[in-house]
Amino acid sequence: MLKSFQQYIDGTFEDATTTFDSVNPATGAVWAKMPAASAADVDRAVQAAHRALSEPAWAALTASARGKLLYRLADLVAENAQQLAELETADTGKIIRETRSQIGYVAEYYRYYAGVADKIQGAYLPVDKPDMEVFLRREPVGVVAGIVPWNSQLFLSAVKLGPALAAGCTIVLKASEDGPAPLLAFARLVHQAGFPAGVVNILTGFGADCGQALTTHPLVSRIAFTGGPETARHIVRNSAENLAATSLELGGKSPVLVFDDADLESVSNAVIAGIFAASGQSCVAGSRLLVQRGMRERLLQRLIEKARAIRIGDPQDVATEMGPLATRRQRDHIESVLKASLAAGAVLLTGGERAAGLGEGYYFQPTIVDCPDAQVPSVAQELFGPVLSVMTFDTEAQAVALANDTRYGLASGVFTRDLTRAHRLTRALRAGIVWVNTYRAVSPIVPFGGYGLSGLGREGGLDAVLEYTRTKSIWIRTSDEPIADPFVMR
Ligand code: TXE
Repeated sequence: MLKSFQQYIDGTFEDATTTFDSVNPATGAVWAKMPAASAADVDRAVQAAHRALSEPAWAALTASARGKLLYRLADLVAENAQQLAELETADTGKIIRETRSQIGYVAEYYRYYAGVADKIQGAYLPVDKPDMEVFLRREPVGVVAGIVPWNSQLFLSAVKLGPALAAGCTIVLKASEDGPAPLLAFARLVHQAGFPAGVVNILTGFGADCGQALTTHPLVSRIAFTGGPETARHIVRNSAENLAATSLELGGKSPVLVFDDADLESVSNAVIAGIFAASGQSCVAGSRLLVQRGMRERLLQRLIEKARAIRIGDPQDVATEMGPLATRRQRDHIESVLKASLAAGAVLLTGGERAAGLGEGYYFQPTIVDCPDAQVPSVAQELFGPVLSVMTFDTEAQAVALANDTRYGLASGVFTRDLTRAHRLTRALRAGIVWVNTYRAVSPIVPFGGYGLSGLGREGGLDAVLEYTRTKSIWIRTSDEPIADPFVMR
């Protein structure tokens, strides 16, 4: 019996007119029916969000009361983390070890923004006119369109919903058509937390109709998007129609720089975590390993051993370390880029094949390729899969040049025990995140976002909430004297 999910519009759970099949990537079999939101559904959701924006049930709430709703939501996410994790694992193939712990941490994002809600402050300005008082109010920007991809849908929506709701906005959130189950189930928690009808609307559907309708809707004031650069360009073009402010988080081709003096065991674990966790389907995946010549052979040998020892299999099994890729399309893409890379001179060190003996699931072996130059496709393109491209350098300057030779710039890692070199590199690397002697650490307190093709704007941290506000300047004249010359600007 297939499971079925509903969309959440204006405080009501409903079926959509049409549905589509969702495939369990671990088996290749359809396991659930998902509601495909139409342009008309999107319009109803945006209208509801727009109405809710000015209705007293939301608009008259104090900031502290908004924060309390977010605290309640955080508690519900934590209490339901196991169930949400099982759904995410079933729908995306991401291993239960990771989904369980990540969703537990998603609750912390809501807690963080719950605490921020009543700390969004305006200002009093010492204006240069003696008979005027001027202050600034920070008001919610309006209806937000949130669009997320299939990897980590709960996490990627928390960094949009949290600040948007703290700021008093309303939101229509579009789950990806790949793996939407956890986000549609999360809608039940939003409802249970007691957010007024229309404040949060959650639906899913395809880019061409549902996504298009959402990003071109005239009542949307802000678009918060995570996904691929091609879609991002399209969305930015769409946003020109309404002049909706847009933030974009678009993945990367992040370098991990390893110097001869680094600790071998610690580096090899970090490199493995950077590329093979989540089967490499992570925007911050450390997919380019840049290793100094003196460390190269020792590190590669260790990485190959570790890659071959990774337990691949059923993502619902807590012992599994690497599950399948999320979609067949994703596996086809990885295979074709890998083939082109080998044809361009890359040398396969381990992996390179579909993992055997696992039925029809979209499993792919952890793969390491040695690359002679940056023209190799796996060095230049984001694969979003378990493929590590290795390049070798001799000097620090070469390492920086290789690291920055990319149109992306999301994350980077530096492994060295030389403190001054570490500091130099934190300045030299063109990326929104530099991890030194660690990799893949995140926190609600720390901004997250990239340079170049990795995107625009930052999610996470205090400033993110300001992106969901706009200021209103208020002038109050304190003099009872008649206004002087009306033809002169005051
Ligand atoms: O993303 P898409 P896809 C990269 C990664 C991956 C590639 C494509 O390299 O292989 O992007 O992935 C919605 N108007 N990243 O195809 O298509 C779509 O329905 C409005 C990096 O999954 O960008 C989904 O909800 N919306 C990344 C969302 O956009 C549209 C994570 C993302 O889909 C739309 C994912 C349209 N016209 C992929 N077309 C990261 N930053 O982590 C599609 N969408």
